[in-house]
Amino acid sequence: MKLWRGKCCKDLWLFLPACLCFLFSCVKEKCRFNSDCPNDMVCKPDGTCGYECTGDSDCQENFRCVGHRCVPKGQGIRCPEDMVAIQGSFCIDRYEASRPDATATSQGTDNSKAMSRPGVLPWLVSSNAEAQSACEAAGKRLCTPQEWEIACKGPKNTVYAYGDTYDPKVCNGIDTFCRCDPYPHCYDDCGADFHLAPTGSFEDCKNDWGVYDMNGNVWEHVLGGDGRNVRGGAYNCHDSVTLHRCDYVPRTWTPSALGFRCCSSGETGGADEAFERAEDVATISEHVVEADAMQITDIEMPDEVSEVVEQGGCIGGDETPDTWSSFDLAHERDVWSDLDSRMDISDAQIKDDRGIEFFDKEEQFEVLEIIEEERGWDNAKLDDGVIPPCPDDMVLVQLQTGWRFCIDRFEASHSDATGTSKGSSPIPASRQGVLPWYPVDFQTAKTACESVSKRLCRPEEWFEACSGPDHTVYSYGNNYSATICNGIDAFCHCDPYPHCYPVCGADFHVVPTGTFPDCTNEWGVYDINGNVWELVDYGDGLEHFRGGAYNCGDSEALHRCDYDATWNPSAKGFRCCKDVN
Ligand SMILES: [Ca+2]
Ligand SMILES: [Ca+2]
Repeated sequence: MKLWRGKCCKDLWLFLPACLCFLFSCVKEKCRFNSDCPNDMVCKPDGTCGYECTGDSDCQENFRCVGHRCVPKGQGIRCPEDMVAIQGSFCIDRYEASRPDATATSQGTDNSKAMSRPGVLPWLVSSNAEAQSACEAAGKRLCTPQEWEIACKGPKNTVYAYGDTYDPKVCNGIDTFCRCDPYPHCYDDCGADFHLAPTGSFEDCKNDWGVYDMNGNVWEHVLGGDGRNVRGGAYNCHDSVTLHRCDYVPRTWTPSALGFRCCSSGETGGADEAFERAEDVATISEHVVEADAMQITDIEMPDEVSEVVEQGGCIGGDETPDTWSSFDLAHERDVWSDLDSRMDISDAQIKDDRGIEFFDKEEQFEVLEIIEEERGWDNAKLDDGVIPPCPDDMVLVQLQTGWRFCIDRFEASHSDATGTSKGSSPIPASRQGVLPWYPVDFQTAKTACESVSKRLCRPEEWFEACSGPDHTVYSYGNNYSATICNGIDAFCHCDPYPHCYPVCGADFHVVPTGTFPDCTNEWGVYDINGNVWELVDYGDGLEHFRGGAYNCGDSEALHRCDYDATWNPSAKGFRCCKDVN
């Protein structure tokens, strides 16, 4: 609405009647920043202006009321090693919160307590309460909004932790990995490989207090807040110039990438190197930066991504390539380099013996059936009298440890799906040559599997089925191929190779199940890498997705069998598992 307000004021004398209605709406318009409020007032989380305090009792522990603002008393405190002492008044985690078992490529699954560690993926939470419990379990609490903002603005009270001027490369935002020279909003012009990053990945994304990633990467919950009262912006926010500000609060919309960090009141009496006298803090004038006039809810996006734009301008879905895992990919390849690179020996034999062209689409399905017959995967054709361990539409995964289970051979589809229609039946099937069932939510997928006496696959089952008996990085081997499974690079406009999509574009699209005959392994599961993401049941109440999809920017990373996505991709499918008979 600021856009209209500015226009109104400017053109008032020329267009008085037309502007009156806007003026009325302007009056009711809520504040967004303290600079929208008069004098000593602040913009409260509900979007109204008001005094922060009229006496010390209105302020939190270790703060006092000076000129209607709560300011740190600055008596000096001691903080744990993983935290930073701020103005002698409170401690704040140096890094965004992460799970105890998080790594650079996984958020982990251990929900026991929040950690403050560098180099690991932050903990994305589904609620403010979950964040607060995780902090409490670590003997901390969520930061109050005021603590968070003070720690973000730093000793120089800047708009962003690193300064007053937005820089797309300092912190992790949508413009950070641009395909052209980075500048604010370059994403609009040329696209960017924006993605979540491990904590502390951006060396300069801090202030002199040494608190990292306050701007960008993930939004951060604050004490007493909710999904709309969060701070700092994230990796996928369209207008990072505004949304990364230390004083920006969404208020009217709920972002997707919600994390947190913890604070504590510390032990009093300690030394605090970053200590500043409270009086100095109180007299620092509020930095007034005119907000971008763009209405947050009216952001225009390029056509190709408009469908995944959330209200508020952060982008969810598969347009979020996670190129960071490429670093780990190199490492993991080293680890696995002494394993045999098992590249579908049986497929090669079939090619040699029969001279069949695998990439001839007309013959693909026929070839697939031949392969299945030769491999003896058709459970119904086992010896007479033997009860097959798995139904016909599933394959048996049998590990050396003796652990056995059945998993759908194909991605789940509606039982009435065809090669050109997804169908609508609530009954799931595991069939070849039909469009998979997507998008689907966790409960629907779970219910669908249970309706046919199966269940949603557990992560360990899904991983074993994907990585095959030789534990390869992808179902088909250790080296990424742009053409073996259905990913963003599979239908490139130039010679396919990893990441050809950014270079020359591609007609990426969902394909019927089993269209890619080599996208399998010895167990016989198809499309477990790519095509549509597959929901797995972690039992933690979150939606976890595996295997990547047809439209993931960095398929090399996201198609990996060990990649676990909890952001909300668009092509959400599933497949079912089952205990052996
Ligand atoms: Ca952050
Ligand atoms: Ca898949």
